[in-house]
Amino acid sequence: MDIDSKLDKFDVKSGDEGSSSMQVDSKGTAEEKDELTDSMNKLNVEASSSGQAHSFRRKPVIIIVVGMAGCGKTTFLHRLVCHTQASRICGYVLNLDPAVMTLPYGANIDIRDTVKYKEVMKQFNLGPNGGILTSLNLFATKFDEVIQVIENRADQLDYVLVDTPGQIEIFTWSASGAIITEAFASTFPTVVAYVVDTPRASRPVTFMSTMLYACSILYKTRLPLVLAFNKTDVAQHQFALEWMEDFEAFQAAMRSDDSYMSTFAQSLSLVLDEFYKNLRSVGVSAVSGAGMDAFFKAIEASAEEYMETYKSDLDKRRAEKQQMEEGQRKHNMEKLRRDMEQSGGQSVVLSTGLKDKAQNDNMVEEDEDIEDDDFETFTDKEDVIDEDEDEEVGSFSF
Ligand SMILES: Nc1nc2c(ncn2[C@@H]2O[C@H](COP(=O)(O)OP(=O)(O)OP(=O)(O)O)[C@@H](O)[C@H]2O)c(=O)[nH]1
Ligand SMILES: [Mg+2]
Repeated sequence: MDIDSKLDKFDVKSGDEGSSSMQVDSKGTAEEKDELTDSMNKLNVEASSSGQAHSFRRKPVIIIVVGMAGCGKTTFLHRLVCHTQASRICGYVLNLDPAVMTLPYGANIDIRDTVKYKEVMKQFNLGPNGGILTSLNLFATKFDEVIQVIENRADQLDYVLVDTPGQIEIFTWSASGAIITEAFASTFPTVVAYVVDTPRASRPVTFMSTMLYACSILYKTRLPLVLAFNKTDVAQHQFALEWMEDFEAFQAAMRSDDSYMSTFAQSLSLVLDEFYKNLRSVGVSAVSGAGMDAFFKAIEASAEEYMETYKSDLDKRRAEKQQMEEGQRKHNMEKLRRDMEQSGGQSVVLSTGLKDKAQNDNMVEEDEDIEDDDFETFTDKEDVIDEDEDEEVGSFSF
């Protein structure tokens, strides 16, 4: 969309003095108004058609593996790859951890081939976490190409396995994580596999904080979540199932823990009771390979659930967002049209939210020669009204 050339046509000039104001000189003739209406309509159509629309497919199922640092995500992913290969299931592997040194599996798409995390740290003067986050942000800007690659192979694939960075919050609470998750979820059935370090979670307080994090991921991503209690070769996960089914059992375990968090965690167990009902939990061992069949069954059931419940919710949210953007765009176009018609051949000043009075004063001084009369009656009261108008025009966008 060539916005610049269309705007040039209407003699749009950027404001001086580094201000973000624009001046639109309208010639005020009926023909030009028609031309303006025409062009704005074109802009409107093109803008609304510019959103990338990948058609939705029922296959492959995307499995995004998340979990606290060191819980065994990468080892688990390796085990999943081995299982798919042994069972003649067709998997595709994506590594989104830019900081990992070596991978035990061969990734089909690896973020490290695109972004060099150490270079990012150097160039942007960042620490390790900032480097990982920025690398993921950079990669997210091209994520539609990744989706395209998967779409091209969709017919041959059953699962896409996604490994995420060690620091869970970098993926679950970052804009890029949300962009990547949403890009997947709007094109394929997508399930989050939350890997839990079972031996570590055997302490009631740690179990509670792990579950709270799982809960926050569920509500943030709004995708089906499978709990994979990993490292069951070291500690069985039965205790966790019991605590999730019966909050009194958890409270009894909590009472034996004399930590200051005990009472708090007991209250939380009541709150989380409802959350546990929406989860599928399996015990797995990335090292021994136990629980793989149960895990894939849980994934299949979650993918079904995704199609029945989550997909329609996602479609609804997307339609609402589109409608809101469309409304906003129409409103802005209408305002621009009105302003240009009202100007009757005079200059129309469109401000993009400049609130600095000092800069406003500068502008007034500069324009005094041109429109002396207009600014002679400029009062404080009008200034207040102008600010309100600035708010509205501030959200003007093509
Ligand atoms: N006993 C046992 N150890 C495991 C299992 N899964 C992973 N580990 C060990 O846990 C440690 C961390 O494993 P990783 O796979 O690197 O964990 P990760 O979550 O990918 O780590 P980051 O990406 O750095 O957060 C390694 O020493 C693994 O050998 C398991 O099922 N059983
Ligand atoms: Mg890892």
